[in-house]
Amino acid sequence: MERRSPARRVRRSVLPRASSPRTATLVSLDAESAALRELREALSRKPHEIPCKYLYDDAGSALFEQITRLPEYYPTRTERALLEARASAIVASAGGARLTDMVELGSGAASKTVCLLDAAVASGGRPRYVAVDISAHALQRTKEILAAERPEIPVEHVLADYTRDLKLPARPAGGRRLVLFLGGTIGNEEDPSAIKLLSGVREHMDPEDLLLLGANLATEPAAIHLAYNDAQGVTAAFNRNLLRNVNSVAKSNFEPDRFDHYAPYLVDKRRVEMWLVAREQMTIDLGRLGSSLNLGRGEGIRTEISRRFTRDEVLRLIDASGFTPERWIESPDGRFGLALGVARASLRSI
Ligand code: AVJ
Repeated sequence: MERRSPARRVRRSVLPRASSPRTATLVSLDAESAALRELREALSRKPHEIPCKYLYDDAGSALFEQITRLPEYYPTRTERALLEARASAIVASAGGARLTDMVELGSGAASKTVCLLDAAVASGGRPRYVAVDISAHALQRTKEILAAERPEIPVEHVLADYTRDLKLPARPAGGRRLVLFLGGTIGNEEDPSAIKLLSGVREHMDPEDLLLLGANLATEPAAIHLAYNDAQGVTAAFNRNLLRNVNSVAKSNFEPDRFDHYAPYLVDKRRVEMWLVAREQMTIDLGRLGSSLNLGRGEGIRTEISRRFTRDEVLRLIDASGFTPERWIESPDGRFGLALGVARASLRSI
């Protein structure tokens, strides 16, 4: 997600090729059949859906990285500026030197995280960084970026779908864990699944550990609309690529070019909905999902929701998931917010 300067490109190319990442692979028959079940279930809904995690195969992760550099896509740069401006305050609230473990869900290229790691080091800590992502390619990028920029920071990788099965390496003894869930990705979930996801994260934390959650806030509809309808069509390509990923997972035969990208911001629902809409009547062989899908002309598949929150909604969400709100930080333009929450003692441990 970092702007790639020519200098960086040179620097990276002279780095020794990173050895294979330490990756806890979750590819098991169980996980695979659960994924197929989930996909089948989503496609059989009305309206048809495909879970947005299918946007992030290696090609999709690279396209998303391109999106983050588009002039129209404001969330990444807004959040980055906020993190950079407030990194030391965030780290101080998260225990400063006692912060030993920084876990990032959906690390992507991890370009926003370096300033938090720096702040932890500046406060006298020696944090480890654990990157969790669904794309091996994104994890590799994380590793390369950190190896180039902060070679002294130990990095662990977890290749995982954290919406279903979060596995984390054992935490270092003592110290505090800070879990980062940035980018506004929580907005891809409706409240019940957002709470389920965050409560699942809470299970990997001890009381006093911290969660930093980034959320998109409601702002001018026209600006939001542009962010998902860029002039270069990168978001459209990102959306269509999801069908290629589904094809490779399910051995289905979606033809991406027969779909229109449609991504309106719905003011009343305060969310973007991303759709792929059939240009003509078609029958899709769903391969390993074991059936076919008929779409009429103009019929759509919803591939993502991306919510815009209010501050109170975000704070209620983390509270409902077992975290006491500790700090709220908002960008000057009010488009993006960060909530820092402290893990409460769970009922189990009382
Ligand atoms: C990475 C999930 C936060 O919802 O804005 C970008 C993904 N979708 N353009 C978002 C996305 C379309 C993005 N998140």
